[in-house]
Amino acid sequence: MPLAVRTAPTVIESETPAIIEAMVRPPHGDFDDDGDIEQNDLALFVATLIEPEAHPDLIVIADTNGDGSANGEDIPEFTRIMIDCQP
Ligand SMILES: [Ca+2]
Ligand SMILES: [Ca+2]
Repeated sequence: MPLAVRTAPTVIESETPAIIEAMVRPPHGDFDDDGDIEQNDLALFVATLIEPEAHPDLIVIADTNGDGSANGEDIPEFTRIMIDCQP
């Protein structure tokens, strides 16, 4: 009689948390949530980089390179996003 081979159940991780996070997270660079990146957003981006502790809720929006912090390393990607949003 052959021995039964037991395998560990396959764990399928739900993608739901990532989807929810993407839905509630504002788009990178769109600080005023109006769907575009323009001068108001630029002013808030700069303000957040200069004094992130004064704008803790804006850090996630200013973090255009997605490394978890808002600093000068986000400038190239913010610039690219802003240029892409120009008509
Ligand atoms: Ca905007
Ligand atoms: Ca960053």
